[in-house]
Amino acid sequence: MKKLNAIEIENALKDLSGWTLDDNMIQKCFTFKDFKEAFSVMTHIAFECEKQNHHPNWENVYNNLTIKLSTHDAGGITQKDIDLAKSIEEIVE
Ligand code: H2B
Repeated sequence: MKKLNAIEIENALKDLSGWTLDDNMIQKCFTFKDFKEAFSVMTHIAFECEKQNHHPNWENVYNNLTIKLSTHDAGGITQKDIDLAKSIEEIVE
């Protein structure tokens, strides 16, 4: 899949509130009520990732979840990352 250029990434992020480009990945930090809620959301996201065959770099510390997306195979951001970020937003909402 084709890597998005800087302008394409910037445009895509306009529809993704809170997501930023950092270190060649798009990323967002989420805060939940507690660990149980964070892990429950992570489980939902994990199933969606399997469906899309696209997987995050993520870190969970108690009720905080940081998600970073890039396409390893392409060495940058692709539409797959944008699509997964949108799905993650729908799950978190
Ligand atoms: N996830 C991400 N984030 N980037 C990839 O390039 C990627 C992936 N590739 N999940 C997939 C799996 C690939 O390794 C398998 C073999 O299809």
